[in-house]
Amino acid sequence: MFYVQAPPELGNQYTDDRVLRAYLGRVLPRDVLEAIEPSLDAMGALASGELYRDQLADRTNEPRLVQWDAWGNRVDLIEVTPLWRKAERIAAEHGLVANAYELTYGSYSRVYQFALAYLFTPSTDIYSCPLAMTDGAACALIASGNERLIERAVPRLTTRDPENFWTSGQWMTEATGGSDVGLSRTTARSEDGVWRLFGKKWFTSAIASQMALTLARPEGNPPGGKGLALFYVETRGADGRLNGIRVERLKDKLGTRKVPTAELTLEATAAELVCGTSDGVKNIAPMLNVTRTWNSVSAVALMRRGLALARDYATRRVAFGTALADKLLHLDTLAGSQAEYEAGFQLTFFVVELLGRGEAREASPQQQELLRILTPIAKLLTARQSVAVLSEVIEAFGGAGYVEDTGLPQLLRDAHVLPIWEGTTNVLALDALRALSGAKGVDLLHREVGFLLQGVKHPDLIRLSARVEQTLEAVRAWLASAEPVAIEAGARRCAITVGRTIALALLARQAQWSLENEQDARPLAAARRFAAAGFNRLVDMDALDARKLARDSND
Ligand code: MFK
Repeated sequence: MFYVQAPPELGNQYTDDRVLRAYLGRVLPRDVLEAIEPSLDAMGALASGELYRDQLADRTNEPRLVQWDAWGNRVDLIEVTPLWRKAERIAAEHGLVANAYELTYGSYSRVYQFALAYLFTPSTDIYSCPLAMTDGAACALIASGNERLIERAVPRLTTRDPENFWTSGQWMTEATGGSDVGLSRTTARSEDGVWRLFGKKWFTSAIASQMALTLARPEGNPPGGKGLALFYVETRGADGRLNGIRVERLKDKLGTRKVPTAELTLEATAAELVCGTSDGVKNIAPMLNVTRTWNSVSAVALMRRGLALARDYATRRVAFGTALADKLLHLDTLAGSQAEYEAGFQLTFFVVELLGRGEAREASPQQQELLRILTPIAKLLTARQSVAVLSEVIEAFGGAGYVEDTGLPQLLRDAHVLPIWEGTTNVLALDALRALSGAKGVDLLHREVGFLLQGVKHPDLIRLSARVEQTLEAVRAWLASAEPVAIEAGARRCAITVGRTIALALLARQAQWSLENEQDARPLAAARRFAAAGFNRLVDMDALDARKLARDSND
């Protein structure tokens, strides 16, 4: 008889998630946890049920750009996929952006919001992208203090009513600009009291959103990021027509194929200054920091999804006489990925906690500095982890993982955007170095680590704590003694070292808590394994060697 392999299945993605539940159990006051659990449970059921089924059924659909109507009018409409239309409604109703701004749970509101986002993300084809930008836009507008724009846009960005919900684009990247946003060429001209933008945006979330925040250089301004200004654009006028915007084409991308990324031409697009005629990069930074946090949450969410599928599949797939779940080599491989994911999870949600504390005005100046340092570090570390972990997940399915209609390859392709957008690993490593500002930042991390590890009692965790302290010492010594050229060349290794060290400290704290409160030794096992994979990347390397090796020359 023909053999048919049973596919992997998902249980309720909240109730099945030991890592999320233990974390929430440790961090949240009991009354807050009790209040939010029904909605997490409902999102967990949607993510494993209706949304997951729709996602598999929607697999071959892609967004479509309709440039012309039947009568020759240029319309530039973007039709998103059926799952995206559903995801927008569910996101609004469940308050995926709103929860952060309603502040119902004070400083825990961000933890709640991002726990929901973490459950929602893997079943909605990167709908987290528009949500991230929407959240970031609300945050940047509020930070700007522009009362008119706050009143006009923020209630729409943060509503739970799907009929009135707006999403926002973040139009930064230009062909010249890329990571170096200061090279942007879009200009802004004030005509009869209205600012008009002229230029090309090369990688945008396009006009499926109702508004966007973007950067342009007011005529006469100097070059560089300082000479750019932050602008608010509504994509369509009251008549429904595009606001001086042409959608040239959608990008043909490796992954995130449901995200309608477009090239736009701005031709006298009416725009409003958000806060002043310069310092655009600085003024959009609050948006970047929020979208980078969404990036980290998406990275851990995709890792978790891949591992949940691989774990279930291992119980169903029999080879060489037993299920994969009974083979120690298979389990050893999955355990390595699980440890990476658990460490990334702890780091990400620590950043989320700090963000929430800041927004509830409960953060000390030191905690605000920590947030500034750890936001790019969590983003770059978890993004790289997600690519590595999802590559292992694909392999854990053998040939089935390489076949499109299992839905598995999409996980790896989608993860691959995470180290690229919102700042590549290297750009963020340089940002992290600047945020650290040498020994000052390391001292702050050292104090925090002392606090995180003070309750650690298990002998293995005490040993790991000592290694954490030594590694931070090594980072401090390296920053103090290395030549500037070596510091620049080693920025990525430095950021990854700091990220892995802090993640290990956080995982150790969680492990101690789980031992004491749940009699669960799995976080301890994860901490041991994560540490065994190594965390100090600051081996002494000659920057000039890098030049020779990478260019393959003897010069
Ligand atoms: C799943 C969720 C993901 C969501 C996806 C969304 C879809 C993608 C949409 C996109 O648009 S992706 C493209 C995103 N692009 C980037 O992330 C740009 C990456 N490049 C950088 O981050 C560069 O470091 C940067 C553009 C900021 C460098 O530009 P500049 O002109 O050299 O600026 P500079 O001098 O570094 O910083 C200017 C000011 O901003 C400084 O303040 P001061 O003027 O007071 O000195 C900086 O301290 C401040 N600043 C920069 N980055 C900051 C920041 N402040 C706070 N936080 C930051 N992250």
